[in-house]
Amino acid sequence: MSSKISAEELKQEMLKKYPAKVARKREKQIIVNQHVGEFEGRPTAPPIAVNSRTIPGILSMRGCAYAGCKGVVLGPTRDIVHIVHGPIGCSFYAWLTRRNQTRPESLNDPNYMNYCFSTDMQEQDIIYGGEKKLRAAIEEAIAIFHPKALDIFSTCPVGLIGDDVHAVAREMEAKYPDVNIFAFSCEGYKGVSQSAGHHIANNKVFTDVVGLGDMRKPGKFRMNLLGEYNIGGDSFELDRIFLKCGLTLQATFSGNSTYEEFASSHTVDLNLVMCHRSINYMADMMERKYGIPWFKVNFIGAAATAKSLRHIAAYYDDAELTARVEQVIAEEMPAVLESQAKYRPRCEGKTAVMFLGGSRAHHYQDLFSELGMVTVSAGYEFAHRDDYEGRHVLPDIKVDADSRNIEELHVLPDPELYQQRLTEDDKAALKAKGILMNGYEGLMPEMAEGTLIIDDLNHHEAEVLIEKLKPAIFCAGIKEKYVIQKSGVPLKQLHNYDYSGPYAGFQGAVNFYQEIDRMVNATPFGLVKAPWQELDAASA
Ligand code: CFM
Repeated sequence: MSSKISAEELKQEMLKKYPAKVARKREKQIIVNQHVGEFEGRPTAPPIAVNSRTIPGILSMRGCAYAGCKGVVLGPTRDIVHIVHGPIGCSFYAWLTRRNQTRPESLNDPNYMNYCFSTDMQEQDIIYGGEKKLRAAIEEAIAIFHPKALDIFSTCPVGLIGDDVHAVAREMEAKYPDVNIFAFSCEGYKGVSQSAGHHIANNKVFTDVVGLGDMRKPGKFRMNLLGEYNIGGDSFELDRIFLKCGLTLQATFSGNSTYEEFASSHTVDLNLVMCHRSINYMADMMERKYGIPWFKVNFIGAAATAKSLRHIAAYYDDAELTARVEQVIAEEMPAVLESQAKYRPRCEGKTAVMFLGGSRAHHYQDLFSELGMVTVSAGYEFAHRDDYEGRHVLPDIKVDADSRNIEELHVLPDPELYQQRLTEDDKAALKAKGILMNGYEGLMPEMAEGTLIIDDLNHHEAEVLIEKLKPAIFCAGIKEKYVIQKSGVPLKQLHNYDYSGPYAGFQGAVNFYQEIDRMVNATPFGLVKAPWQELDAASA
């Protein structure tokens, strides 16, 4: 660590400016990481209070439920017309700023992602109701684009005035039976963060889309990748690797995806879960209904990629596949190692802090450690305890009023389509190979003891982090970027990758090493004076 301050001292430094009530709440959300016990041979972490409302007045990094539903889970699907029912600002916010990319197969392959569909609600719609406008928008979109599917996203005013988006969807579907029309009650206020929107999105896609299709991509080893959104082209790199390995990706939820792929995603034998937070619901529901097993993967970091590929091969337990996976790893690694040899000496020992949504603050630690860099503090905007502490705490999680707000679907095995793929013995055999079916070990058990874990970091705490830890790089998003950089610390956006990427897979790792070297060794940041270094009287 570049600084002498202990994690506990750092925590107290953050808390000391707060009023007593705020300090009591934040104290439970800021945790000095320790390995307090053991669960199935892995360390366990102390409990952290998360997924609760942000304290009013605090500058949070969070987004809203609508962002989680529209922007995150459904947005990357290219051939569903996504109509946002609400004021135009909500649409502009979700209009590709996340840099989720897509690649239509031909000029005839529909791609609506670059369009922005909104009902553009005005004051009079808020007063007199917006359903008429929504119907008109659907009619217009269908007349122009003839999509296979169309979905509707509710923004805050829709719920407040009581527009019945589901009734409109049913009515329009009756009128246009060839178009699958469904709506999301994902008003921004529906939960404490984006996380609510993920769950709402998972539920509706599961009930209204998955299972309707029968398009099967050819191949012996067919699987879905859940929770990979093709930011900066990550999915393209993973597609390249899977193809080389002889693995068939039936559907990605939802990077570079299509409606048909979602609809026929129940035909695979394996679900890989990349971002646990945003899509674990879908994995669980598909397992219950169709018997498709899932395990957690991570394709961020070259070693993590190789490990995940080996787990896939072990799951299918096929000698030819195993040999091919090993061959691909052997072919890909030399370029990675060459790049590591070049950049690692320049980055070694430097420190990073990482505050991102619900999974990247964990995943990217692998890439930094490949550069010899240490993550000294990390946290999520909206993750749940299972993402921090591991899924074994699931039974202990208290359901509060806010989470009860979101429907928990009761899913039963499909009488025709359910097929058990693994016996308990198979699961035990996989576990012996290090593959944890339905498992996720979480961020804290994998991070060093004595690091500071902060949930729902805010502006004040970020300033304390910078002042006391002086990290070589701060990873967060656009809302933080310029504030942090004005303090002389480079900020890497790990939501949209700034203007760069991909960072997943093998080639992605090489891109990342180059980018991080460029940033942590850039001289201009050393010339910036933080506001508190320039002013001596800065008090609120
Ligand atoms: Fe999953 Fe994501 Fe993330 Fe997420 Fe997000 Fe994102 Fe993220 Mo921004 S789905 S939880 S809601 S990995 S948009 S691609 S980068 S906050 S850490």
